[in-house]
Amino acid sequence: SDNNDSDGDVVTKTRSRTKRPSMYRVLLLNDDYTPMEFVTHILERFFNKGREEAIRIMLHVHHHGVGECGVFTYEVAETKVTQVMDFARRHQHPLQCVMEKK
Ligand code: TYC
Repeated sequence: SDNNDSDGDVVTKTRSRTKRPSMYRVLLLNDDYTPMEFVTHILERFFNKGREEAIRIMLHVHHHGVGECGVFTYEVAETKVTQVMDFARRHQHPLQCVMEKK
């Protein structure tokens, strides 16, 4: 039996493998059309950023072309990307949101 010698037989202890999940960056990409206020709102609403941090990230994307919104496990990152892309499309903005393995 495994982990049970109450019946007196051989106990083989298997070492449990605890592997940390792969993490994924969620990124916003710059474009010429999406309003700055809309991007700031997205960072507040979907990435739980305060107003000042949201503006800082938005301006970073505006000036550098790309910026990090957060780091998440695969499923959470995928959900964030889908939520942002759906919200941008509904408002007819060309904003792009992507994920990449760290
Ligand atoms: N470049 C846009 C503008 O000048 C603002 C913007 C910032 C758009 C960040 C997208 O991810 C973005 N209105």
